[in-house]
Amino acid sequence: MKKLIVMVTCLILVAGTASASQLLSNPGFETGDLSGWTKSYGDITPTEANVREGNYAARSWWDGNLNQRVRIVPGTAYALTASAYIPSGGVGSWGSYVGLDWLRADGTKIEGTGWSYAPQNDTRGVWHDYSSGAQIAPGNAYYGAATLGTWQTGATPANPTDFDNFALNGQPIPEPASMLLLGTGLFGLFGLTRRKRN
Ligand SMILES: [Ca+2]
Repeated sequence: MKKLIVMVTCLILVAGTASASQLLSNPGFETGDLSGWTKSYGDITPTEANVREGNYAARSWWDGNLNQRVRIVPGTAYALTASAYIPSGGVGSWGSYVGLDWLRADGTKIEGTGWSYAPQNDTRGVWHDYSSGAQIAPGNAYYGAATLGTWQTGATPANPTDFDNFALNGQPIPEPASMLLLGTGLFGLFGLTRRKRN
C-alpha cells in the first residue's frame, strides 16, 4: 500500500509539473522575427538595437498591435510578464501597452476582463519588467492573448516602444498524449493493487 501511495504521489507530481508551463512561443523574439505572433496592424519589427535579454526584441514604431493567443483552462490562474522600454522625448497624444486579454472561442474579447498596463508614464530610457500577477480566466474564456502595442492620435510618429521577455504562465490544455499516459499509469496501478490482493 505504501508503494501505491508513493506511485500515486509521483503521478500527481508529474501532472502538477505539466500544469506550470510557459505557454507562449517565441516569447523573447529570439527567432529574429515575429513568428508565433500575429500583427493586427501597424509597424512592428524585430530589433537588435535595444534588447532586454538575448539578441532580439520587438519594436513598435508608433502605432501597432501584436498579439499571441493560446488555449487556456477556464477558471484557472495565469500570469503574464513582459518588459518594455521607451526612449525619452516623444510628441503628441500617444501611449504603449502590454496586456492579457481573455477571448471567447470565436476570438472576440470578453470586455471588462483581463489585465493591461501602460508603460509610457514610467521612467524613460530604461527597461521595466511588468507582471499581471495571477489572473483567473473567466468561465466563458477559450483563449488567453498576450498583447503589446502602441497608439497615437496624431499624424506624425511619436516614440517607439521596445518589447521583450514575454511569458504567460499557467495550466496548458491537457494534450491527448499526456492524458493517455496518465490514464495508462492509473490503470497500471489499478492492475497492480488487484494483483496484490489476489
Ligand atoms: Ca529577447
